[in-house]
Amino acid sequence: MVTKSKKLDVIIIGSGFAGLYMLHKLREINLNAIIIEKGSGVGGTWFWNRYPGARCDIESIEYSYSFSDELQQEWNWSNRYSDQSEILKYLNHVADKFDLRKNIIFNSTVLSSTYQEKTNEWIIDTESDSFVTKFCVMATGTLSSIKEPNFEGLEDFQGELYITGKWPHHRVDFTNKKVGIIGTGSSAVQSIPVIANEAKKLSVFQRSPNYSIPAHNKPLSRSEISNAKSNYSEIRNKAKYTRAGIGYNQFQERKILDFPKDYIIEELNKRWNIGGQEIFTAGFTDVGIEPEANKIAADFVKSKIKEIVNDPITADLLSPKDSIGCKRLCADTNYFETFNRKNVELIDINNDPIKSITKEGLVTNKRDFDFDILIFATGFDAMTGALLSIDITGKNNKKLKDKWKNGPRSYLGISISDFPNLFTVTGPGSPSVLTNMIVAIEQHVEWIFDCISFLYRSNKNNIEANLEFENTWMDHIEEVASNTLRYTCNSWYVGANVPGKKRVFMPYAGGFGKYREKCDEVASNSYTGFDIS
Ligand code: N01
Repeated sequence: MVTKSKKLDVIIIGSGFAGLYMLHKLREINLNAIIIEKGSGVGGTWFWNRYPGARCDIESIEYSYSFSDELQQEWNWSNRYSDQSEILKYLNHVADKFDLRKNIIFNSTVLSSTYQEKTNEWIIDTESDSFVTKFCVMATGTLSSIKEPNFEGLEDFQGELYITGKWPHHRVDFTNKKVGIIGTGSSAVQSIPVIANEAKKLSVFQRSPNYSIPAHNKPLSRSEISNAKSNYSEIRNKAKYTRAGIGYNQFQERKILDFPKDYIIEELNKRWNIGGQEIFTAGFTDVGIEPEANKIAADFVKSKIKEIVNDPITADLLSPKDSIGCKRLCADTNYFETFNRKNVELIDINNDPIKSITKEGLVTNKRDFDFDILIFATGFDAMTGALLSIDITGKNNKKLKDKWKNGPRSYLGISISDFPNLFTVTGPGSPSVLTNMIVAIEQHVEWIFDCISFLYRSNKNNIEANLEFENTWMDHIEEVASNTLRYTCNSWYVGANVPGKKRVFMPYAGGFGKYREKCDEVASNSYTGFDIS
């Protein structure tokens, strides 16, 4: 049981990968720190996203903490890509091993966080409690605030209704059921093949098709595990300075346009057969930048879709029109193959829009559908949603929601001017979602830990991003992003999936290695760009 001491040194919000490590790390300097967690257990995204087929799209060996060699030596990952239940088990193991639960308050939603100028403290209010803390660490996740479905007639539906990002803890039985699923992003790409195996009929409502690379998931052999364990330090060190925070893949610094067509196709085929979105994208550096280079990779994947999907009309509907990698690439197990099943149909809602949800199912302009189960795989209010769901008030009564009304603004994605002593782990403005999240989280947690330690060591009470440096960083983010093709399409990276959200490219696209060097440089120069008092 957490003793509800109301005056703390640090309050961390969220007990996913970021919050758990932050709490553990702060114990090194004996600070009085707690986590406040909305859920009834640890795990963050892996606690909530329990939909069928939920699996990581970064390899298990990479998608794990590096901070404890004992942990990485004792833990055995079963598969190349871990499923949700295994990652959640791992995080529970971490919570137990490091005795973290005693400082976590579960089932408690933070409603507001208010800075008190007189005392230089934050007041954190939940539904039932109020806490005072010197530092506030937002470990609230990047894809943790779901986009609540907003369809006409939703409340009329009388069947079972589920949202992938808020899946129930009990098993959902699809046997002999007619199922509808709206959305074809990563969550749907993973769940559709699993649901189709069980359901009597599955109707997939697609607004935009997505590129996906086969994951070729498989059990890890003993020798693969022991090889990783013997080489962890090398893998981790490499990951720290790569573009995407991944040390184990086949990353190559070369351009597709420098090679003859035959070689490119052979290479793309090789990577398609190895599988995994990160391996496919790591082949050539210009695919994300040059339209001509991108078209070669995009056409290759479209040719694979045509090969796999028997019906040419369905294959065409499943072939994306955007550039590849512009939206986050998916990794799948039998996604395109599933559309060859007799019990699966694809409905193009551009051609036949959904009019409303009904008592029995839904109606489009042209058809009526009856469902026992309706699933929304409609995504998240990415990067800013979870932070803005808390009423955060900084200096001079400034609200974060007002400061961010034209898009998030932050220095290094870690600190926000006018919000002293408040840190965001993998916040907008940092590489976060463009990298292996665990490597990004560890880097932020260690940076925040060093910063807080520095403040205590030097008897300083207050740190705040300087507005000028924040503005320069924001200009830099924009400049770097605008040179990439990711800038061009309507993805959640730019907030285009949320009606009314200001279009701003939110993550830092300059590469994780460069970003880490920048953060290290800032810290080693006594925190350049921060006002400290
Ligand atoms: O969400 P999405 P997601 N009417 O936003 C459609 C991570 N993740 O939950 O593209 C009809 O990608 C929407 O259509 P469109 C991963 O980073 C990781 O699948 O906007 N359709 C789209 O098809 C991923 O990128 C893993 O035209 C509507 C879909 O719903 C991110 O989470 C696994 C609609 C939403 O796709 C988000 O993935 C799963 C509407 N009103 C997720 N609104 C891992 O493997 C939305 N759509 C770690």
